[in-house]
Amino acid sequence: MKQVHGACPHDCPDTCAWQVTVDDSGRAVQLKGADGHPYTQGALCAKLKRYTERVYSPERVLYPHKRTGAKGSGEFKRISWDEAISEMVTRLKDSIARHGPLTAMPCNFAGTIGVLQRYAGDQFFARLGATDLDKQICGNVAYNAVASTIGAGPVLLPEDLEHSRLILIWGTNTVATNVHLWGGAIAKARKRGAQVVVIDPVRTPTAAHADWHVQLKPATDAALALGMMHVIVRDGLHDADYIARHTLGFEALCERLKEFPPSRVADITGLDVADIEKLAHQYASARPAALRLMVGMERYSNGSLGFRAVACLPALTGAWRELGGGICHFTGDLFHAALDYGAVLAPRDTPAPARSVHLAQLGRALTDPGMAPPITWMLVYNLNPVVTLPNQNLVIEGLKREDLFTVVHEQFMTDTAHYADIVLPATTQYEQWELMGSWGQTYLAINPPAIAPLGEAVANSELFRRLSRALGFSEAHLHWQDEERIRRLLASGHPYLDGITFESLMDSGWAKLALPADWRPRAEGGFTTASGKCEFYSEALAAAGHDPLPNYTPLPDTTPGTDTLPLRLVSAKTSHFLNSGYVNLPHAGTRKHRPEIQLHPADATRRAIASGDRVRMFNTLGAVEAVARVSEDTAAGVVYLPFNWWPSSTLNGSSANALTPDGLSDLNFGSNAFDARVEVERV
Ligand SMILES: Nc1nc2c(c(=O)[nH]1)N[C@H]1C(S)=C(S)[C@@H](COP(=O)(O)OP(=O)(O)OC[C@H]3O[C@@H](n4cnc5c(=O)[nH]c(N)nc54)[C@H](O)[C@@H]3O)O[C@H]1N2
Ligand SMILES: Nc1nc2c(c(=O)[nH]1)N[C@H]1C(S)=C(S)[C@@H](COP(=O)(O)OP(=O)(O)OC[C@H]3O[C@@H](n4cnc5c(=O)[nH]c(N)nc54)[C@H](O)[C@@H]3O)O[C@H]1N2
Ligand code: SF4
Ligand SMILES: [Mo]
Repeated sequence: MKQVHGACPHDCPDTCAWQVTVDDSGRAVQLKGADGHPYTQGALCAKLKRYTERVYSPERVLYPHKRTGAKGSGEFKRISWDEAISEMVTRLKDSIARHGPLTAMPCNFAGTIGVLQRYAGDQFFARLGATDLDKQICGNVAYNAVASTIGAGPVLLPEDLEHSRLILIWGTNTVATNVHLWGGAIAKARKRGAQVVVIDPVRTPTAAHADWHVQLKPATDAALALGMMHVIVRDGLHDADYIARHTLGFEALCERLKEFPPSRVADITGLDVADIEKLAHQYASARPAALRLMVGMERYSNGSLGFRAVACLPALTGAWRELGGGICHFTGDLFHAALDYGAVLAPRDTPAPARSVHLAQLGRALTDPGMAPPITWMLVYNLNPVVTLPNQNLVIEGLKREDLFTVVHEQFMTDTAHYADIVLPATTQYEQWELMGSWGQTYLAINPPAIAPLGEAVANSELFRRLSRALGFSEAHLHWQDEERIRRLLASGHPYLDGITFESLMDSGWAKLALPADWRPRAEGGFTTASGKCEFYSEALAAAGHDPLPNYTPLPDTTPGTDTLPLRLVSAKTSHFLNSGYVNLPHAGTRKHRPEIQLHPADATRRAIASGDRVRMFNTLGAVEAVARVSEDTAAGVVYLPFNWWPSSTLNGSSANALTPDGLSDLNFGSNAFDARVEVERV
């Protein structure tokens, strides 16, 4: 028996460190959360406790396969790696001869978020001169809108929430998506008497466990934040000293706040005036007061407005002064500062990509007759686009194109893999090298392979080395081995890595970034905006043609493709799955759970729908059939269906993203998938 350090590879803010026990035959027999790790606290989430079942699942793809039936039929035959690589290279050369290198495109995202395997293809595709993929479908709107107000970089750290007296969990489902924050710092704060308020149109498990659930209408958060600021200033609860020293545009902001009296905000948000006043008073008087944000309210065409308005609050009340006050958001910047990403990203002197496709608009790019040159060669890895991208039916239409050569590198025969010409077997975290940074906490972890690859599975990094070799690419960096890349990542000399080396990580498995002890990055201002202040008024936004002040604008009445139907579809995450992962596994998927379309009793009664009825939810983009669940968990007018379910797991072969539009959000960073309007009927 041996113990091997490692860490969870999934796109989850917790980035748990783990320990795998491997027996003498080289088989992993036990998995547990890393002992002594202050964030993981020895426990993995329910999904990952059974990661070993994922690794050894009979559903794993373990050998290369080639399509024998029609695209989508799922009919494949086994081939060798040599055949697979040779066909990929032949098709690539043919495509490039006909259309030039822009005809090739990677199609990847966050199936694993380790530094090595996430970015494994970046250098290869840059060398090729392929079409670039603009991968802004998670967090970019949230990040950029907050940054437009307080600047990029350091925020309140998740662990410091334990010092907070009030935690506003704003548009994030912590109990489901960020378990260790809920069971860790937030639980500690509550033990000391902190209040937890959840602001969400859905009564999520987090809302159900909070002291107070503020159930507003979707996409009205900016109005709520402006209403709170109105009350705070009106009642003199703002911090005049902090505002004078560390903010820009307070007078202009006050003019704007006049437009948001609680009565108007009540009309917009569907909340009571008394609740808006109470929330404002509670927030302004609690010390320290924290806002916990993630990504939940970004997937709208007014998505950045909510984040921008909310981000103004802590400067208005001076909440940044205390440890445990301010905005607790992404920690990824710390790792981007600490590690030398040159080890995995395209060299700095690589010419800018000549063309890029927004990931939220993959279906358009694959079907637009005006795309010149067309995409004819695509390599999908770390992504399950048929499930996770908006406008599912258009994505599928694109994948069905006979003149598109698609390779899918996967652990499982997903609904996407069914459309591939070639399916390649990918390793799991037990079988590969990885260095894990985190976007939700401050610990680095190393993950050497615990077991040999199963079958003929290879890691993303090895796939790109094989392709580079077959194409005769001679640049040394394309052939760096995984261990060498990890050593390079760690060789930045950045102070956050003081005392952390490859050897020390191999010894301990994980290490906290060496951050300064007093982490109150905005206590004395020091905002990283152009002015160095918290920008209630933003010149940069004005120059880019946007409203320089925080504002609320309603969603458009009609979003092309989803019509003016009466109900809004929120399709966020569920605790059972990790994005599209685990839906196909018996211990988590359809044998244990079923997809349910959740709607409010008022909406259900009007349509004579009862819990358990088979219903059809539709708009002009598509339709999903599933079982109804009638409950007050959603606000009236809102329907909820987690996006994680695969099309093949519903009653009609379509899942939530069949109904989501493929437009972009207001600052054009992200998707407007939650603009979706739908109707529901009994079938
Ligand atoms: N409607 C709606 N759509 C959404 C969202 C939503 O809330 N609502 N959320 C969005 C968000 S936040 C995100 S992050 C995206 C997630 O979208 P995806 O990145 O597609 O999600 P995952 O299911 O995590 O990963 C995709 C695939 O990667 C595979 N994979 C895992 N590890 C490896 C590996 O090492 N190598 C290879 N080659 N493959 C691997 C997995 O088996 C999985 O099938 O979805 C977005 N789409
Ligand atoms: N179990 C589990 N954990 C996960 C994931 C998973 O799929 N399953 N996915 C991981 C990934 S990739 C990410 S990015 C994170 C995301 O983590 P979160 O941001 O917590 O997750 P979401 O489910 O996208 O959205 C959170 C909440 O936003 C709410 N919401 C929707 N519209 C609005 C609105 O207009 N206003 C407000 N205030 N709230 C709104 C939704 O109802 C939902 O409850 O979770 C990660 N962790
Ligand atoms: S999915 Fe998240 S909570 Fe679960 S083990 Fe992985 S990092 Fe931890
Ligand atoms: Mo995400």
